[in-house]
Amino acid sequence: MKRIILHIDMDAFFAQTEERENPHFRSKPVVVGADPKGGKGRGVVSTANYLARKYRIHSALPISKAYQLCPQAIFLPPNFKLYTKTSRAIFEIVKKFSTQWQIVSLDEAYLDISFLGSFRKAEELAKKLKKEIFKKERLTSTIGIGPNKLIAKIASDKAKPNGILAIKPAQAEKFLAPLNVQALPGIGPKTAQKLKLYGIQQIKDIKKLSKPRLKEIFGKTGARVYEKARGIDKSPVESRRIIKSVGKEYTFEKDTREGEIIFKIFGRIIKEAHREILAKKLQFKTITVICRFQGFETHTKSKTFKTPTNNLEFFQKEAKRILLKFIIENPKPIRLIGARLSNLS
Ligand code: TTP
Ligand code: MG
Repeated sequence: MKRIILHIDMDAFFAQTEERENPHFRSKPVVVGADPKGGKGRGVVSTANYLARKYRIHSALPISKAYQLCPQAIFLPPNFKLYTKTSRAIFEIVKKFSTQWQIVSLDEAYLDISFLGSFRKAEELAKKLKKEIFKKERLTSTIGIGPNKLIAKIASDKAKPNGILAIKPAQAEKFLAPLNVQALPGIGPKTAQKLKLYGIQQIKDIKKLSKPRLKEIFGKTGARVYEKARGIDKSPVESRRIIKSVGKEYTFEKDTREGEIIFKIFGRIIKEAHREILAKKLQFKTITVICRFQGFETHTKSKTFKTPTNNLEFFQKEAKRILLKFIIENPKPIRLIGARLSNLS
């Protein structure tokens, strides 16, 4: 049977949820993220509504930059409790549309809807799903449909916001060809920069490179890039949770050794990862701490408990102990910190 895969992603999720709670935000640029502190704030933008995006504000932009671009925007701290609750309500709706679903993040999921048998029916389902989410949760979403997860995901990226885009198998390669290489999941700005040196900017240019050549450039993932550029993706929609780990990391705007800042951010990372564990009703046995120093020297260390737990204090205490040890043992400024929970059940 030919596969039909649907990808749904909420529009400007955190910001839109805030707008729903405070309708007078709706006509204004809204930025969710770190405190801008009148332009002196550190930290980054989590997301911005589409009005704020007109000012070139986007996720991961330093908050001070966002403030520069649009000081009159409404700046809000993230309210993860609200987003987690909303996310759960959305996925309850999404899951009704197929028994084969995979939740990817707080605002993103795949459905295998091959059973429908046609793209026309898939588009009808997409309309219904969007409508029901809007009726019950008052939030807009975007849906991409394709012969596999890769195409469905890229289609939803292209249809944003509040759109539906279906790409049939025969159109897939043509659809990808003119897109920038960064449209492919796994190719970020750095890789794109590198590819540009080889004269490769569009996805169709990647197809000029042989598999061995791609392996030289990308290492192990070269073979996958070869397939992706041709619209091939065999990965299944993994029903139920086969989440292997939950983790968060943070890159400092400037490398730092300021303990207070480092541990404050680390505390936040831990809480976020822990919240995700609770939201997904998981328990963990292993805690991993990542610490990258100036010059990219990266240390990771794990600790595994005998029994699964979801205890925040355990996590906090062990993670902070490991991080402290890294900092004491290495005098260099720190570039990135992260914490990961695995061995999940
Ligand atoms: P995305 O789906 O990537 O972004 P979005 O929903 O805000 O906007 P759109 O999908 O319409 O382009 O991420 C979902 C949420 O995850 C987002 O609302 C906030 C959070 N997030 C961060 O906190 N930091 C980030 O760097 C990104 C990309 C997202
Ligand atoms: Mg989204």
